[in-house]
Amino acid sequence: MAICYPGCAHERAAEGGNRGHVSDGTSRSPIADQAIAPIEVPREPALNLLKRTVVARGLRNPRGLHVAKDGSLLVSEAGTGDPKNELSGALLRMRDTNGDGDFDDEGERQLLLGDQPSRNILDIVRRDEVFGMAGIAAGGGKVLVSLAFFGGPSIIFSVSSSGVNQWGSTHNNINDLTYDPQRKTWYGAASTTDEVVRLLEGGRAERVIKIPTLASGQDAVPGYLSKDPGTGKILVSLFTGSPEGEEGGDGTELVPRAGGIISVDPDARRFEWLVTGLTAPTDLEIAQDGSIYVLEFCDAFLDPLETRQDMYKGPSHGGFKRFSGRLLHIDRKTRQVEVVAMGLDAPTNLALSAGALFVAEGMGTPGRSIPGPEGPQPLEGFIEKLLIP
Ligand SMILES: [Ca+2]
Ligand SMILES: [Ca+2]
Ligand SMILES: [Ca+2]
Repeated sequence: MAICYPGCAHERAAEGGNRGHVSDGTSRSPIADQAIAPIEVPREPALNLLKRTVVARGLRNPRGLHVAKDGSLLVSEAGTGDPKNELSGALLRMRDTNGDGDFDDEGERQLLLGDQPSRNILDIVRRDEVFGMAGIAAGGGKVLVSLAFFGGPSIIFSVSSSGVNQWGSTHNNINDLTYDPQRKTWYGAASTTDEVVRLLEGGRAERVIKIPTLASGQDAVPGYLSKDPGTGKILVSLFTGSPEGEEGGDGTELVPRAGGIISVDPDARRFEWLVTGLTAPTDLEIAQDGSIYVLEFCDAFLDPLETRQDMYKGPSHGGFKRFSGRLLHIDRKTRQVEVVAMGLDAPTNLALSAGALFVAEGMGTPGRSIPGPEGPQPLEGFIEKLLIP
């Protein structure tokens, strides 16, 4: 998920306590500009479960997903987060060359970029969280991938037939990005500083909006974003942080149902709440009819970790309840919310393409023992494909 929080130790170290990273047209905090009431997710939404199948296994923190025109799947991996192997992040292209519906067979995975930094921030947040290669988005004839490397600049790579090249870099932690074809502009979610930024080729980022703290005093933590074709706005999911700050409490004080989706007007630099009542939302996608698919990472925060060794004492949730994530479908016209997948394991990224949704799952330290649906099992990164009827 590559979420890190304002005020956490590495950020203070990097910034000397100054949270503003980017040039800024308005330094005052924006307020929500609410035209209509947001859609509140009911406590028990109706189930309308989609058919799903695992299409790739054995991955190391799969994150960004992009379905190319030729049907191949571009996947970024944040890596293992193992301090003994700091360069385990990668970018892969997967092709189902034998046509059996998965990307697990010999020769079906091509390494486009390897040796990228991978970090586990367990010592700061007391949860098993791995940072590194992150969101992928396409637009304007380009495919961009971010490397959300905390404590240093994020690097944005451009992927093309001639290879993978650096496109830009910024001091922000760019967890996800999106392209706006009308404004011909790339936007990024900077989760560390609670900002949405405009990304400029060659480097630099400009603040579009800084999101104020939420009702219980938590940081908003914008994790993922997507251009909304119907309104010209940018939709941003707010994961939300702990009301006690990331170094207070034991790391499990995140508030269920405190997250949501906001709609950001990048010209007016205003936002309004579109969806409330989400628990730890991660990536979102917007369908042709304007409806929204959004992931929830988990439904509870259990078994915080004090040290890396704690991960190996036995099966442990490690901060986030395993296999408790969901995918919701939200119809903006009827305001209906449905659960279309449940029991997802710490899902982070989502890609919608031609009647299917791909979900990247299994955030955390690969190989450690976690409570699975049928008993303890090794943590594994994997990708599921869900069919939309
Ligand atoms: Ca295959
Ligand atoms: Ca196979
Ligand atoms: Ca996204």
